[in-house]
Amino acid sequence: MKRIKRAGVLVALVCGTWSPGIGFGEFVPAGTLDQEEIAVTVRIESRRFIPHVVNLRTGQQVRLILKNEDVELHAFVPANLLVRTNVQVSGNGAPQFGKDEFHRVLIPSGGQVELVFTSKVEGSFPFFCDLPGHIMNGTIVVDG
Ligand SMILES: [Cu+2]
Repeated sequence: MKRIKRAGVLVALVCGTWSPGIGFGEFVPAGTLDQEEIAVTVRIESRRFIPHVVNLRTGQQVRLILKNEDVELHAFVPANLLVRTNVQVSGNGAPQFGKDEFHRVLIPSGGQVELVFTSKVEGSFPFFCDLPGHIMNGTIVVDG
């Protein structure tokens, strides 16, 4: 039983197949298709996240759309928000996963990444770009 559960988690985290030049295919696990989903767009322009505050609700499935409108590469690094949370990644970014969770996604100039997840915990969660010299941050506020 334990092996089966673990396999399910891994499948949810792998999120599509990387193909150079094509990016990630969208991975939609069965059982989430009929959930109500909201879309939130955050643009990156002049080394700023716009808006820099995003309000979400616990239990709400969210499609977070990140658009890099700058001429340089940026990263989206959500601190603590997506710990032990299934995240579906699509678009032409390069996501990176830690042992148990989504770590960050690199978004090329002109690129777009979509993250689909459901926040379970209330709180204020900072996000930032961790590329050298980039002082870019924002906050995702999750209310119950
Ligand atoms: Cu940046």
